[in-house]
Amino acid sequence: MTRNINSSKLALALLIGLSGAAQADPVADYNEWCADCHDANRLGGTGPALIPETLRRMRGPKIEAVIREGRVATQMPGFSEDLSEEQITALAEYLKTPLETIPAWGVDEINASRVMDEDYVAADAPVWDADPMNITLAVETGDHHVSVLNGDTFEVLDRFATPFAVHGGPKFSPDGRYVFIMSRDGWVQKYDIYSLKQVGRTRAGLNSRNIAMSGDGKWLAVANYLPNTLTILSTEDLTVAEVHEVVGKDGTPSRVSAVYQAPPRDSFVLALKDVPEVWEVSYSETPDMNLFAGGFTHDWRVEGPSKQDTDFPIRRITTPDYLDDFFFDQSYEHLMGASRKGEDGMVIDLVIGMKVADLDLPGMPHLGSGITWAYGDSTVMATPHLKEGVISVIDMNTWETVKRIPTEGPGFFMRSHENSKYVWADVFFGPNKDAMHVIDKQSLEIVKTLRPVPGATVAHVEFTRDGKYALVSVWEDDGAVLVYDAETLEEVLRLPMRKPSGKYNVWNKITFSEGTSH
Ligand code: DHE
Repeated sequence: MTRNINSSKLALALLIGLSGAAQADPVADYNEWCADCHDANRLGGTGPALIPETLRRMRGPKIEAVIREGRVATQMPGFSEDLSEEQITALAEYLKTPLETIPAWGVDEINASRVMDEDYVAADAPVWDADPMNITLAVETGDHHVSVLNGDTFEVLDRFATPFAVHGGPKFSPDGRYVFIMSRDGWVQKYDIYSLKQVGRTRAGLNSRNIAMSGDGKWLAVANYLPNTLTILSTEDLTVAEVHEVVGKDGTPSRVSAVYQAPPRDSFVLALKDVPEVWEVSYSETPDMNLFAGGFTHDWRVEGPSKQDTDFPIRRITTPDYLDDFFFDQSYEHLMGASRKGEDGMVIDLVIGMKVADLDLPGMPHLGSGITWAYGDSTVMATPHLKEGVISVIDMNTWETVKRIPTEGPGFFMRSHENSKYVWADVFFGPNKDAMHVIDKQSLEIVKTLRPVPGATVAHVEFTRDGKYALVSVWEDDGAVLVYDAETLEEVLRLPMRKPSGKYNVWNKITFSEGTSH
C-alpha cells in the first residue's frame, strides 16, 4: 500500500503557514488520534477513508465540527478535550489534502490479495450434531471473532477470528453451509459452517460497506466506498468475476452505500452515495432486455444497460433525490428509500423504474434494519430512526404512515419473527441505550421495556429458527448474548461474549424471513 505522509507533509506545511496554525503538527496528531481507526495511510479501517474523495461533501467548518464533536450514529468520538482549536483546524486541512496516489484496486490487485487456506478440507457432512438450519452466528466485535451457536442448545460450536471490524450482516449460501463475512477495510472471508473452518479471504475493496449473495449462490457483490466500484466475486473460490466502476450518468464517480440482493429479479440493487441513481446489476443468464430498454420519458426514466460487454449488465434508474439506503418489500418490486439528508423518503417501483410515492420519513430512518409483518388486511414496514426516538410504521399498500411509536431514544436495529406477536427494537443512543422495547405487532404499543444490564448498551435481536427464543446483545466489551423466551419475555440464558453486535440465524436468513433485515 502506498504511504503518502511525506508528500502530504510538504503540502501541509504550506497550508499550516496560511492558516496560522503554526504550532500544530497534524501528521503527528493524525497518527496519535486517528490512525487506529482510519489507518496510517488514511485509506480506512474501522472508520472511513479520510481523503478528499470520501470527504467531498464536508466543506467548510464541517470536518472541524466532526473532529471536535464526533459524529452521531457512528463510532466517531469527539476530540475537543484532546486537541486544541489550532490542532483541529490543521488536522482538517490535512484530511483535505489529496493523497499523491490512490492505490489501484482492480481485478489483479484483488486476486493477488486472495489467500485460500491450504489445510482446508471440506467435510462430507457437518462435524457437529445440531440442526444445520438453526445454526446462529454471533459477531463479536470486541476481539473480531464470530461464535457459531447451536440454535437449540446455545452451545458454542466454534469461535473463529474474522478480519478487523466486520460490518453489515454476514451472508449465507442458499443451502446455509457457507457464510461470507466482510470487514470495513474490504476483506471478505469465506467460512465453512459444516467443517468449522475458514476457506479463505480476499480484499475486494479498500473501504467497503456490505455484501450481497446472488439468489443462485454463485456470486457475491461487494459495495465499495474506495475505490468507487462494485466488486463481484465468485463464491466458489473468491476470484473476481467483474469489477464495475461506479460512475453516474453525468460522469460523477460514486461510492456505493450498500448492495442488496433481489433474488426474484436475479439482480443486485445498489444504493449510491454521490449520484441520484439506483443501479440494478443483473446476474441472470438471460437478462430481460425489454425491461432494461424501457422507453420512458420522465426525468427518472430507465436507461439502457451501460455496458454490453459484461456478464453483469447494469440498469440505471435516475431518482429525484440521493437514496443512500433503502428497503425492499417482500416481492422486491418496491424499493423504499430515504433521502440522503434524512428528511423524507420515496418509493421506487423497480419494474417500471419510477418513483411511485412519497414517504413521510424524517429523522434519518435506518432502513437497512426495517422489517415487515401482516397488519389487518395489509402489510406494514417498520423502521427505527438514527436521529429521533421514534419508530415509523408504514402501510405498504398506501405508503401512508400508520403510526410513529415514540421510544426512549434513537434506535439502530429491529427484529421479529413470523411466529412471534412482538417486534423488538433497541434504543442505541443516549441515556436510555440500555433499553430494549418490545412492541405488540397489532396494537403497535410498547408492551414491555427490558433493561437487562442497567447502563450497558443493549442492542440487536435475532430469533431462533422457530421464533421461540430471542437473542439480545449486551454490546459491551465484557458483554453477553442474552437468550429470552420470546413469549414470556423472561431471560433464560446468558452467554458471555466480547462486544457482540449482530446475530444471524441460518434459517431466518436463507428464507428471507419477514422479521429480519435482508
Ligand atoms: Fe451499520 C448493517 C450502514 C454504522 C453495525 N449498516 C448495515 C447496513 C447498512 C449500514 C447499509 C445493511 C447492510 C447489510 O447488512 O448487508 N451503518 C451504516 C451506516 O451508514 C452507518 C450509520 C455509518 C457508518 O459508519 O457506516 C452505520 N453500523 C454502524 C455502526 O456504528 C454499528 C452499530 C457498529 C459497527 O459495527 O460499525 C453498525 N450495521 C451494523 C450491523 C449491521 C449493519 C451489526 C447488520 C445488521 C443486521 O442485522 O443485518
